[in-house]
Amino acid sequence: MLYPQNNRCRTVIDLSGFWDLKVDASECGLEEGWSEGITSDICAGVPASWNEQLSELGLMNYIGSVWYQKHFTLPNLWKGQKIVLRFGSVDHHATVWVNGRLAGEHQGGFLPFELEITDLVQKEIDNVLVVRVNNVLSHDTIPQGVTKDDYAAFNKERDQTFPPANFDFFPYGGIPRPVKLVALPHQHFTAVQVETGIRDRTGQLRFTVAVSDDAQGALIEALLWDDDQQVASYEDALDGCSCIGELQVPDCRFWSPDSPHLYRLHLKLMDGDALLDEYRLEVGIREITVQGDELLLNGKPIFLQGFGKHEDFPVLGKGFSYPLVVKDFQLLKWIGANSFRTSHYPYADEIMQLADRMGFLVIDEVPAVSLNLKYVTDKTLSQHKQALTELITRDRNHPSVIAWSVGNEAGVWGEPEAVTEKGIRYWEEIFQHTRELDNSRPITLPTCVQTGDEDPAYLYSDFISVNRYWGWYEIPVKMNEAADQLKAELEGLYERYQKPILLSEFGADTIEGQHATYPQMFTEEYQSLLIGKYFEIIDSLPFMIGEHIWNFADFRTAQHHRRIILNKKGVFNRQRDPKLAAFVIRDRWRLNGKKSGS
Ligand code: GCB
Repeated sequence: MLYPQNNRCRTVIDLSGFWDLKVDASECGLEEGWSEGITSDICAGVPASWNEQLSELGLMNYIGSVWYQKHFTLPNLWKGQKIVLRFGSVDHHATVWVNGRLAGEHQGGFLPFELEITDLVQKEIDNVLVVRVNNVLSHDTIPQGVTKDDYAAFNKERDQTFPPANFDFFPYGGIPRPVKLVALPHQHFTAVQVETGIRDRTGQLRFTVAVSDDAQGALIEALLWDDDQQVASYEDALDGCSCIGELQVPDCRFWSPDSPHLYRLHLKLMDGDALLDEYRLEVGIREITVQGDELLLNGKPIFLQGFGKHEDFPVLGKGFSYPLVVKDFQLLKWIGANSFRTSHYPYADEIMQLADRMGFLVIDEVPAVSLNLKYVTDKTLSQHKQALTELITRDRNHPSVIAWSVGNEAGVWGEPEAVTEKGIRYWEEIFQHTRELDNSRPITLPTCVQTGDEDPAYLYSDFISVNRYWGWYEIPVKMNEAADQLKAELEGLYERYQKPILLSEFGADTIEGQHATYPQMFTEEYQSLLIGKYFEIIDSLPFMIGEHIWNFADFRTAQHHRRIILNKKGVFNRQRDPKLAAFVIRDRWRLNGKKSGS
């Protein structure tokens, strides 16, 4: 699936705007024929989650089905073309009808899917697109859902959140990313994959393209551009429906955070002189490896400094917004960050595109957060693999993506299965599946304190990622004791597994405007102090490859006595104003991108 683009052969119409919406709390919509079209005087903004924008209509905490509808007309120019509907993501299950006929369905939020609708849009004007969106999660889905019985089984009645959620972010629903109509020529590119490498000063770019069946035997032309200069080219006839080509770039400008240089790969599908299809892809040439205790970018050690983030903003929920992405990236630059993790799910395509352009190093995470190994089924495993396949297919061409994170904190409920045979087998399969899809990037899996040093993540990860809250959930206030504990734990992990370590989460909930002259949880000083202590420990351990603070900004969670509406561990508040810690971090990270003292 190629990201939609306008060019001489392809056209895109963005369906963002007001959509009709009808809530189906009693699940009667299917039976009553809503797939033919709905009547409703409620409208919702797309892209966005339904929750905050429609809280007045009772949708803030809604879990269930909601029907969306949009009318559209196709330009005459599109006649005879192949027409595809592309959803950036739907949380979490979508069933799609066009003019009353089923176009298809998709399970799993946070990732795009497309459906061909050429035969369903025969009408000249006023086609009706209807989408049933359902945000119910279960033991079989990625992420998993949680029930009252699960809480009881773990003697955790009091931990129940509202709405129920198996993770610490709000269980929004809706269509949070753009929906696009795409017209393609019948003979077209269906996939493009690039892999890059370095030999001395020469950049190597290997590409694989696939085309539609009816384009077999056509000619492929590949041109690589550096601004307006052509630096390499390739031409060959297709062997069946695919082709592999290589381009060499002497004196290459390698991609890195300091110099995020992008070349432009222009692919053409030709029949003699006739252009059948074309596609342009920005590519950064770079190499990422783990060697010994180091993470190497283009052969040089790199230290990750940044955050775990979330897609979350007032009113939008998880809704995509161009200015919000720009604002966040400007704040990341301002504070001196060079990287972030897409905790705890893949982010919008456009975020990844801007990361390429602005030179951020991204750990790209699949939505397998807080997996409960007691409850995983064969279906969970296959959904998990499916999500990884979709993620890697979507993101493998981004130079910014330097590692895959195959989940987050499995076993956080303390179930024994997380560290015994069942857990080991589960993760072995997941890591193997990931490596088969892409062996050009390291793979990791952030762990929680509950699974101790037995977590199977340590066996399979190329670098270890640990989320730790010494000084917050464990050993609060006694900062020195907490720091000793952290140090001992990291040393123990290194000694046992001999792999470099990223501190992938640490932090403290902080209410902006709260101050104290003594260590007091929730104050701005406490957050700064705790983060500073972690920095000291990190600096004292040579095998550390990075520090990701939890979290970039405050974000909404399900309701629970532990959270005051938001998780307040943001270094910026939900509106993106800095807390005191932002200045402490900025002092360190702007020291030439190095750990202090190194
Ligand atoms: C974690 C989780 C993250 C939570 C965070 C917290 O370990 O990975 O999703 O939000 O702790 O603040 O408790």
